[in-house]
Amino acid sequence: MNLENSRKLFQEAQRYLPGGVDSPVRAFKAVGGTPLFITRGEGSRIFDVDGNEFIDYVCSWGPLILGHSHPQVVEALKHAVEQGTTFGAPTELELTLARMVSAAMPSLEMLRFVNSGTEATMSALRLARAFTGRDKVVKFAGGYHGHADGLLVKAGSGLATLSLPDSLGVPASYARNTLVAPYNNSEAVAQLFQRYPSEIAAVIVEPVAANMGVVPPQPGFLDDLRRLTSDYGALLIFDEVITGFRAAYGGAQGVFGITPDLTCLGKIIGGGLPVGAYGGKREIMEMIAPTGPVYQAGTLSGNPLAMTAGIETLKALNQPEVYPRLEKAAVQLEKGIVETASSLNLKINVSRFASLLTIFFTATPPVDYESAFGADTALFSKFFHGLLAEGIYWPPSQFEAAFISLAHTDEDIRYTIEAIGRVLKGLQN
Ligand code: KE4
Repeated sequence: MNLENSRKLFQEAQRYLPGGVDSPVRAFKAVGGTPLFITRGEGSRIFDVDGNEFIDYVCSWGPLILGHSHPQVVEALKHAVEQGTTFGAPTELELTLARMVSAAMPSLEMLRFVNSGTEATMSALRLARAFTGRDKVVKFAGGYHGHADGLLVKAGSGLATLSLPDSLGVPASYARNTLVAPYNNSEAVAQLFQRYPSEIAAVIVEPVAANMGVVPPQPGFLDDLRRLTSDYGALLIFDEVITGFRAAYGGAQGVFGITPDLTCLGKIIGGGLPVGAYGGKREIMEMIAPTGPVYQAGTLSGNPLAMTAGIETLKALNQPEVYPRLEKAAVQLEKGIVETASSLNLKINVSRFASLLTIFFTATPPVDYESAFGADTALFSKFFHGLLAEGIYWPPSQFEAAFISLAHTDEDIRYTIEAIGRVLKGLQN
């Protein structure tokens, strides 16, 4: 595959941008090789600067559930941008999207739009601390909630990818207030509450973990967290930046029937433009300035372009046939991979939740960060590059999810299964 222009651009990009990228996981550090510089996306496809075409299973790490440059979104954005890009003043668009989000997830009686998932979780934790008057928070090893200081402790996603369990630069005083438990281990959380019965402000959890690879919650885990937080006067925060409008139109909270106190959103609600949101019970959210003493602000929060893309995306998702279609494609892909792999003596496990999927190079399906971290990342790297040569752009990390969109056709899925079969066969030789 010709990568000449990507190589040239990557060489120069490393002069100006740390690692040549604006987000670490894009740098292919975990899998090696030259990251592809992309020129455009269309439906399920992306195209790089050397004219290579790929079926895209990264989908910009989740936002593009409709696929790239969806006509309805593009048309609406073209019209919106002609009206102006940002006003720094209220617009009806923010109200429209807020109404749609709240209708989809009634636990968000009120919400605030921000510009990234990181801002959403950072603000939600500040709010939880203010509401409870407590300082400690509980997160899960391998859980990734963006790069706010206190959350970069035993985090997943790029930190897991780069084997950086914690980040430098986080003051010890912040890390001390972040307690970590293994995912799917509610007993460990109970012990933290017994040890700090009146000091924990919140438990923040990905209701379906997707930053250590996809690790679904075991039966009862989320119910236990709901019970423990209620019993001890702490808030339960669902980080649905990935699962929101992905797991279902009502998010993972709709699937599991659990009402968190606060929810963080991002990705899909911006339809591919920068956005995040946090929301929950009115009595909690009214503590946010200007109605309350918890400050949070943002120049481009709720900007007309992100709101427009989000509105159009949610409109397209709020149709009865959408999630069954995504589920069918995902089940077909999972089934095809499992069948192919079963005929080979390779230790791989497919972990799927809705249209999120990870192929783990492990002997048993991971249930937490420790078991996921035992995956054979060297074999995964060979798998990744094998797929790239087959024209498939898989997430460049064992500890990320592959995303299926409405733009992935039956033919895309069929071809992907065949290509994965060829690559896995090549790996066992
Ligand atoms: P952003 O700040 O990247 O918009 O969102 C942070 C975030 C919060 N919560 C969850 C559950 C997330 O998965 C994320 C970000 N996801 C990663 C991919 N796993 C973004 C990709 C990247 O870091 O480049």
